[in-house]
Amino acid sequence: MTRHDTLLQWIEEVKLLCQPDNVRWCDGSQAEYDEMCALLVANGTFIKLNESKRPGSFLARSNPNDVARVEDRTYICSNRKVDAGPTNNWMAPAEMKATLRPLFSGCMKGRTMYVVPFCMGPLGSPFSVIGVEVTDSPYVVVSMKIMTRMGKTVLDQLGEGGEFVPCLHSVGKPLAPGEKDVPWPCSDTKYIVHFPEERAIWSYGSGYGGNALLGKKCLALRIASVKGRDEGWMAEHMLISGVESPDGRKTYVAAAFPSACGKTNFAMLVPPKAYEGWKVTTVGDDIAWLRPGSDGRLWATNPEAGYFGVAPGTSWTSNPNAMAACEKNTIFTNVALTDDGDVWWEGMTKELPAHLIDWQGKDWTPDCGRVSSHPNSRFTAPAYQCPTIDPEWERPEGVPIDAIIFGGRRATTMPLVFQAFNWVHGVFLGANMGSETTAAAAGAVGKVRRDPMAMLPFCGYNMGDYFAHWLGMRKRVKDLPRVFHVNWFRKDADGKFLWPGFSENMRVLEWVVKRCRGEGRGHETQLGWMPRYSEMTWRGMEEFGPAEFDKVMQVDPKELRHEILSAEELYIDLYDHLPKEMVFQRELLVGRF
Ligand code: O2Y
Ligand code: MN
Repeated sequence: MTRHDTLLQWIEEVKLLCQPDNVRWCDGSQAEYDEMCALLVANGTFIKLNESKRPGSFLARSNPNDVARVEDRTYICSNRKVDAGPTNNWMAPAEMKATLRPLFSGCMKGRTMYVVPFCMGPLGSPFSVIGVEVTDSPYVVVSMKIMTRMGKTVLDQLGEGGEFVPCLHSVGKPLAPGEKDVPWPCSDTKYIVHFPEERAIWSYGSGYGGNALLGKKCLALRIASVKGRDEGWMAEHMLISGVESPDGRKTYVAAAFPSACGKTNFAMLVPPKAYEGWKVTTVGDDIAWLRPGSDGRLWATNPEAGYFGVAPGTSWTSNPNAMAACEKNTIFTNVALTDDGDVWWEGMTKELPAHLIDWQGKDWTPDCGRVSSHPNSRFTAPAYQCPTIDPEWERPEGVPIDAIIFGGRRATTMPLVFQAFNWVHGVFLGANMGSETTAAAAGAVGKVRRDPMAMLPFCGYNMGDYFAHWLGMRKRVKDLPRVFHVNWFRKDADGKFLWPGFSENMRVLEWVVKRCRGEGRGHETQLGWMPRYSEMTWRGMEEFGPAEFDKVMQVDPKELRHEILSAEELYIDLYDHLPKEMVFQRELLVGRF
């Protein structure tokens, strides 16, 4: 086990508070994983999938009240309200603990408390962060085994006095003596709470995804963003991929897109046929930790070891690499079960199965009027199973980043691609990011939600200070990445997409990479540097002519005026912490138009 006194003492405190029947320290072995999966099958949480179709894989169906991250129940409990800022829910730490203690008191009765040591980032990397999640959910234990480096090796690395982030989690459903458990225990009362100064996480009432796998959004983004601010690095909601040209040169890019913008597809992009000799490799699909390197560049690591990808829409056409990654050893949550013991979801195949059991365990037929899988249904798959995994994805110091790409889902206003004039302008573009909400998110569909750097739900401190931290990186990094803005989702007046997306995004990526290498041509516009039609590659896509290109690149002054005014709302909210550079950039933009 461990001789780490602080850890042992914390475990004793949690045991006293939560009163589990048993405590089990997880070693992260395959034998333990298999045993836990068998237990989940016996409990009715897991259905074992057909071994010949989906080896080593399981399906879980969550409680319909526990299907997604709960932003309105997520809190940043900094000592001062101003440090959480106006974009986060806040409560004073003492008040929050006084609220949570009665909920956690006895919450694990009738259950086993699992102690899950995990490492965010490659084991042995000086930049990795260790956490210990205490949970009463075996589903969380097996998911953490896929999503992180987990178990004894992490405790060994922690030693007797190493730093760790304590992560307390309970599904909030104690069992009375003799009470039969339900397949997906959870509570109607949910709290996802971060104590940034103490570097601690308390999560109560949900067993799902980002609410419960505390290494991901809670540690690797909310807590890590604060740690990064304090230590001079950045924790970002970004994919990382490598682009290799036929001459063998490789350029790494990091890209921030809000949830539901096809981030995993872009991270695993398959270049179109015309791009023979080009290769895109995947370092990460969701989170990037970016640090100044001793060579003056910005270096990125992926703190995760797996994908918690959205299933609907994923197919052998849209993302063959994600499909291959989840062919085996995968946990599926809230997708449909086929009659031959495999999984299916909307968009997986053109032809609909004649019969399924849907995500709520009900019979489903194509004409039943319901979707078979929840829009936020997921696959949890090991990263090493992705065919495009980058050979350097676990390199302790990470990979050097040459481009940062921001993007959102915008039917109007934003052109396909443009490059920022410089770092400060790039930070301004990221700060102004907006994206239209989809059916998977709460709120009105199609409404533009401001989501600076795609970090609105994940920044663990005041968003104005976060912009200042981004700006401050120019003093720490000599060769900063070039910054770009993309929009794959532009539509015409009839609501038809103007850009095919998916593999064809390679054409934009090529321009980005060439700009970074000092090879790509572009012209200066009021928004930034843009490619001319002739400055991009159209081999294999000749039907997309200059007229089509003009439509997808068009900047309408009326739409832009509306954009500037709508971004102003966030600026007003952040007023007292907004760096002056943001105001000046806005003035410059207005002036250029
Ligand atoms: O709803 C959840 O719990 C998962 S949300 C999620 C999962 C994987 C990657 N990104 C996200 C996100 O919301 O950005
Ligand atoms: Mn994400």
